[in-house]
Amino acid sequence: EPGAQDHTWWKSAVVYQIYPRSFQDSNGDGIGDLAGILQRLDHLQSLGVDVIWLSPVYRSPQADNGYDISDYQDIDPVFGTLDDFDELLAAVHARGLKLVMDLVVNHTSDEHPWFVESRRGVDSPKRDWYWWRPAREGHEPGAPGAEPTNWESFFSGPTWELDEATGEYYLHLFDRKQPDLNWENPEVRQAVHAMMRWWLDRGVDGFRMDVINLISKDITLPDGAVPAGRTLGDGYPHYGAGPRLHEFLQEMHREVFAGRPGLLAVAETPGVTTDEAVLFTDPARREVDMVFQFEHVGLDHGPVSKFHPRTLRPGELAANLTHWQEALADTGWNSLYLENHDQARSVSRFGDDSPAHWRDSATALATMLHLQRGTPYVYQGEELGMTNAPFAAIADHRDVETLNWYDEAVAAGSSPAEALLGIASVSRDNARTPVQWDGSETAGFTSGEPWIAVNPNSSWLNAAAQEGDPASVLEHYRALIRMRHALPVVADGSFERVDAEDDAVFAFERVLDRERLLVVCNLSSEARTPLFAPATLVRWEGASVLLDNAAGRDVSAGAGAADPGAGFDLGAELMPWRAVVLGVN
Ligand code: ISL
Ligand code: CA
Repeated sequence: EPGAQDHTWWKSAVVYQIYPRSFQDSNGDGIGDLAGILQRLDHLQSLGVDVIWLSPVYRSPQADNGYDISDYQDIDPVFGTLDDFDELLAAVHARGLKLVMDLVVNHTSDEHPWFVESRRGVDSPKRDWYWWRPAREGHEPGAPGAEPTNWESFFSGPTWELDEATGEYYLHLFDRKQPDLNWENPEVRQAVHAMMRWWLDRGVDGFRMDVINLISKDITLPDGAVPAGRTLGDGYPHYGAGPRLHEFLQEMHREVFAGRPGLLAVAETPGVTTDEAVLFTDPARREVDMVFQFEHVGLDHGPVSKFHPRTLRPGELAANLTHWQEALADTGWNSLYLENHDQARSVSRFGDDSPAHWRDSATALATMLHLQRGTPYVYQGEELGMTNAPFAAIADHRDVETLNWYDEAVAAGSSPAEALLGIASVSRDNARTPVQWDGSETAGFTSGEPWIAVNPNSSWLNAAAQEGDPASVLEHYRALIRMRHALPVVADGSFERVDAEDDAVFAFERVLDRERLLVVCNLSSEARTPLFAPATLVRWEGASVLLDNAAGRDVSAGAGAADPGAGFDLGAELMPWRAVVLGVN
C-alpha cells in the first residue's frame, strides 16, 4: 500500500489548463492574450488550483492555434510580448501558483528558420533536422501513391508533402505546416534541450510535452496496414513509442530536469498502453512524472474514425478508468482528465447536458475524477460545466482537424449535412469557444468580435452566475480541490473499486492508513439502486458525508437527507447523477 513517505508535491496538486486564444481578450481584437490571463488570476486563485498549464503562446503562424511554432523563444504578437510573459509569470508566482509551458517538439512550423534552412536544398546543413525522403521507388514525385510511406496524417491526407524544388518529400504526422523534427540527429536534441533550459532559467515550472511518444520513428519507415474503411495506412506502429523513445526521454531528463527540483514533467502520449505508462512514470527511470493516456477519450470513437462516434454502454468509462487506476497502483502516476482543447466538453460527452441533468452530471463527473489516485486537470470552463458548441454551419468552425476532415468527407461524396453531423459532437472546436465569464453578449471574453462564436448558453451558464451559489458546478469544483489539499488520503491513498452490482454506479474506496473515503456516483440519467455487499455496508456504517452533489436539496426518492456530517443510507436509491463522498478517519 502506498504511504505518505512517497508524497511528491504534484500528488496533492490540481492543474488548470489555459487555452489562451479562448480564455480572456484584453485588447478587443477578439483573441485571448497574456494580459487577459493576468486579469483573471483571481478566478484561478479562488478556484484553488496549484498549477497553470499554458497551451502554446510562442511565435506561430497559427495554422494549428500555436501547435505550429516558428520561434520557441518568443511570444506570438497575438498573445503579447516576452515582457507580458514575464509579468504574468511573476504574478502567477506571487500568488503561490506554478506555470507549466507547452512543449511542442515533435514538429515545428514550416516557417521555423530551422525548416526554412532545411528546405533550402539537399546540401543544407539542417537537411537532416527533418525527415526528407525521395518518392517511392519507381514513382514520379507528385504522382498519386508516390509518397515514401502510405501513412495517414492525424489531420487527414498523407503524412508527406512534396517540395517541388528538390523533388523530395518531408514528413508531417499532423498538418503540412507542421514538419516532424528528426530526433535521430543529436543537434536537434541539443537545440531542444537548450531551449527548455532557457525557459526554466526564465522561471517556468515545467512542461507539458505535446505528443512526446511520437518523437522516435522506425528509421526504415515501413508502410502501415490499411484499416477497414480507409484508403491510407496506419503508421502508428512505426512512430508510436518508437525504438529510442525512452532513451530520448532519459537524456532529456538528465540534460534539462536533473538538479532542478519542484518541476512538473507531463507527457502527452496518444495511444499509450498501461505497460508503457508505467515505464514513463516509474520515478526510478527518470523520464516524466505523469502521462496523459487516451483510452477513455477513445471509447466513443467508431471503428472508422473519431468522426463516426458511437454511444458508450453504461459503465464503460468507469471500467476503463479503473483499469488505469489498477495498472499504475504500485508504480507510476496518472494524469486525471476528461477534457482539454482537443476533446469535446465532458458534460455533453460523458454526462447529460439536458436542463434536467446538466448540473448534476457535471458535478458527478468531477467527483469521480478528482477523487481518484492521480493528478487532476481542469480545462478552462470545465469548472463551470461549459457544454459543446451548437454550431450549425461549417463557417462556424475554425479547427484545422475539423476543416480538413470536412473537406475530405465532402470530396469523398458525403453531403455537407452528413459531414456536419459527424463533426457536431466530436469537433475540437466544442472545447474552444470562449470562456463564459458573465451573461453579457460576448460573455465577458472580449469587447470585440470573438475569433470563434460564444456559446449562446452563456446568458445563464457563466462564472458570475455561479459565484457563491453553493449548489453550482463552480463551488463543487472548489470543494473537490479543497479536499485534495486537506485530506492526505486523496493524494496518497490506494484505490479500490467497490462492486455495486450495477454498471452505472461507479463506487470506489481510497485508503491511507486509518483514513478512508468511499465515493459513490450514479453515472447515468436514471435513478439507480446499488447493491453493496453486506461487508461493505458494515464497513461504512456511521461514516460521515464529506461531499454530496445534492446537498441541501430534496432528493426524497429514498436517498435520505445528506447534510454534511450526517450519515448516508448506502442501500437507498440514488437519483440520476448523484455523487456522494463518505469519510472515516
Ligand atoms: O485531437 C486529436 C484527435 O482528434 C488528437 O489526435 C491530437 O491531435 C493528439 O492528441 C495530439 O494533440 C496535440 O498535438 C497536436 C495538436 O493539434 C493538439 O492540439 C495537441 O494537443 C499537434 O501538435
Ligand atoms: Ca487580444
